[in-house]
Amino acid sequence: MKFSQDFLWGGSIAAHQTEGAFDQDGKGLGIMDLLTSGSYLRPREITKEIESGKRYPSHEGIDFYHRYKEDIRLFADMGFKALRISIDWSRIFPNGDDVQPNQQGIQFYSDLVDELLKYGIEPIVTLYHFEMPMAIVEKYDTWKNRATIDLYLRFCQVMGEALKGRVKYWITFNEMNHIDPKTEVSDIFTYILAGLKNSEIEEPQKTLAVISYNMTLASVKAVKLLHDLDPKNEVGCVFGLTPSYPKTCQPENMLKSFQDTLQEFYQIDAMVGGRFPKYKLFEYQKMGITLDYLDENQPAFAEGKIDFIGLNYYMSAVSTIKERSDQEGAFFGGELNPYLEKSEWGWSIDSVGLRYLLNFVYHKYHLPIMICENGLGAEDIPSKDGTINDDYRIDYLQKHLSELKKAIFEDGVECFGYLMWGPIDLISATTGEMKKRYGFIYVNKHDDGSGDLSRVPKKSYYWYRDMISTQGVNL
Ligand code: BGP
Repeated sequence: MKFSQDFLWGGSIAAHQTEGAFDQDGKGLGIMDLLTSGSYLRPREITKEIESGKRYPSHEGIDFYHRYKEDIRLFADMGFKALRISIDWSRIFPNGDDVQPNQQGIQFYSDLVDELLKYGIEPIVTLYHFEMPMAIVEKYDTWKNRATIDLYLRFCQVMGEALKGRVKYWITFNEMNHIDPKTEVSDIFTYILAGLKNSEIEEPQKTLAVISYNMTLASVKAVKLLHDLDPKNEVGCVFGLTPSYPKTCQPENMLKSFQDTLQEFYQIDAMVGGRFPKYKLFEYQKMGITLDYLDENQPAFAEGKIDFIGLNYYMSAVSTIKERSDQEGAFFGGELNPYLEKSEWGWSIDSVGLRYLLNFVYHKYHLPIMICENGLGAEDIPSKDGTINDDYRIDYLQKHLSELKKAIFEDGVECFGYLMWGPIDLISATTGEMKKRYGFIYVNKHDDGSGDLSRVPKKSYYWYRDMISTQGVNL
């Protein structure tokens, strides 16, 4: 069994984790520029301003801003059919509400897209991958304020026009589902999505409900805008989903795990179903939260339905009906699954979970799915001769892709692309480290600032290249 010729094999990166050049060519400060580097055990610190002269690893990234041609050439040689990039909002509107967009920022992304097209690589463009201009947090109170929706739509309009006819696949947001008033949200997630520390927010439940609602509304409005701009545009939104398994077959535990899983879906329900779901409003009501302008906004949901669902999948979780435990490695809470191994960063490794999730999402929504992120973060150590033999990554990908194949060919799931996360080593979003590497391509850069940024294909580079050229026949 082979994947179809037009299956979008490729990878996925984000601007703030690769570009560097954080203060060049008119770019303003974005949320992610203010996060220091942390580690598995020490979260990134959330700062208010950069100490003068200080540089964090993310400020240089992997210097993709200056080296993208070399990197795209390496992707092309691997046979990539698609690359997911993000546009850093703070490069286009450095002050959030500038009268004119920054032409140098637009030019950079225009050149980047042309470079991809030169090799026949389909650009998949994310418009919000944690890159809000800091000025919007400060002046407009981030997504708490409806005015931010209009600023975001203006940014979408500018980029939609600039890349019209060259970009077909658009993604409005990356992983907005990590903000929700019902679940425990860590400081890092509210920060990267909205520039706020959860522990410092007044009335956190209400605020998170408003932020989540406004982001969902911004997304559906952006879908309509991009459809109106060019009917050929295909617009989706990306969700980071972690299926929950019940710890026992006790019925209450089953119910809890079902509820934990469904909890992640209300924004997708809104974007596919054409209305903000009643059950979520009911839940808010029970929490004493009422949202404004619901009726006025209703038509926007009906007019802005997504064309495809983007899925980021890294791990599964275990639901229990006991108190949540904070066991090491249970990244999203819950307990460790004794049937699964975990990565060096404590994330469970569950290839069957990918098939489960694909089935769950497809049979719930009947919309095509693009896998927008999946991969293994590991500390790759080059051997003496300089080669990087990342057999563990090959093993991870082989197993996940073979489950993807089963989902498509045995279960009838419609999935049209697989974009491996971090095809070239980049800065980790949650820890800010370089040490946590995902790539097919090694980047010689280290957390202490050493390294000449040279690129070296790892063993997995050749494995993925062969897998693409044989259309996954050996998976
Ligand atoms: C996703 C983000 C990515 C990426 C990935 C891996 O949630 O969309 O930006 O970073 O997680 O996470 P990390 O970089 O922390 O290993």
